[in-house]
Amino acid sequence: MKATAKAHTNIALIKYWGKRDQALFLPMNSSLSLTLDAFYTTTTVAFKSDIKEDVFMLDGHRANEAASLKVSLFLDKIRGLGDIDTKAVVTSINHVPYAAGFASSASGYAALAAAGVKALALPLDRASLSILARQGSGSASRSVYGGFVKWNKGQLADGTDSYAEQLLKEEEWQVSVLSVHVTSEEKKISSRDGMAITVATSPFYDGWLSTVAEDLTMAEEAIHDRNFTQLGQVSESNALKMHATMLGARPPVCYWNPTTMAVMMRVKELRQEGYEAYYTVDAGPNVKVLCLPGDEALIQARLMEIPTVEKVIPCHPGPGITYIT
Ligand code: 2P0
Repeated sequence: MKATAKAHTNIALIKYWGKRDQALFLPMNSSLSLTLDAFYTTTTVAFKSDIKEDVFMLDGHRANEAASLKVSLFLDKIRGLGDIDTKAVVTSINHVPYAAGFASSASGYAALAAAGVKALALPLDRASLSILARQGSGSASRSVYGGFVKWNKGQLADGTDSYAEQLLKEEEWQVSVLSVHVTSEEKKISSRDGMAITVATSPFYDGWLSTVAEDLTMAEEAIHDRNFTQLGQVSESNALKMHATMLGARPPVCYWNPTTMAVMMRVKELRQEGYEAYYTVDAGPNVKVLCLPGDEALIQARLMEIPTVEKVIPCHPGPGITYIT
């Protein structure tokens, strides 16, 4: 009745932006990501017959009411699969820097799903685990796997065909992702709200939907061929398109700050100097820079020269879910 699992964050190279079903976390489009080694969540789930309500301990403290409620609702899904109603103590440690611009929800819900399922010894395969994790946070469906991962949006209304699959294992292609921290401030609008308002109001959202499949094909082909230039170009373009859809929303959503743009410009300069570097930005101001491992130290130093850049953390392809106990 007790298990511990670890899951890593992932960076989307072809972004998930927009839901067709809010309750089941069904996406409007398929997406593609790289699971990263540097940031992860470790979670223990212990089902206990002697407690009357779930307890969620996050980073050594009892989590606030909103976070606890979300975890409890997610535990209900696991309890439903196991046909039990026993409450649980969930203990999570996030090794994801606060507001690093990585959704700790991706590693968080992947680890929670894995630990909960193992604690009840439920016979779920990885696809079913991905479906479960998805219902905590969309991007968590991808953190079930290591390396390069694709989340197929699926067609069915019940979401049973909306899960991730691994395209390449973490050891099959070495690339670097520099996580560039430009602010520690908490973002003002969640990605959940940002995507909902974009789908509902942006005239540019149709343009996103009509081209994302093409971007996915380009990215998959690049991964298959280990074509770094093609992967970098399509990732950067896809990220910019996602942000463009938000600028067309009412009210507009913009996650960038001046340092975000300074990093983007620096990456462009580095390219003009002959280095292979490409950026991507999620629903926040921090930037991730894709580069080749041999250029990592130089590019890290050049990004650190920007006075308002706080930190640059190198990341590499990381593993999927692992079980500690
Ligand atoms: C992604 N993002 O593909 C996209 C790109 C942010 C920008 O998934 O509402 O925390 O929990 O499904 O997964 C971040 O949003 O959103 C995200 P929910 P999630 O990584």
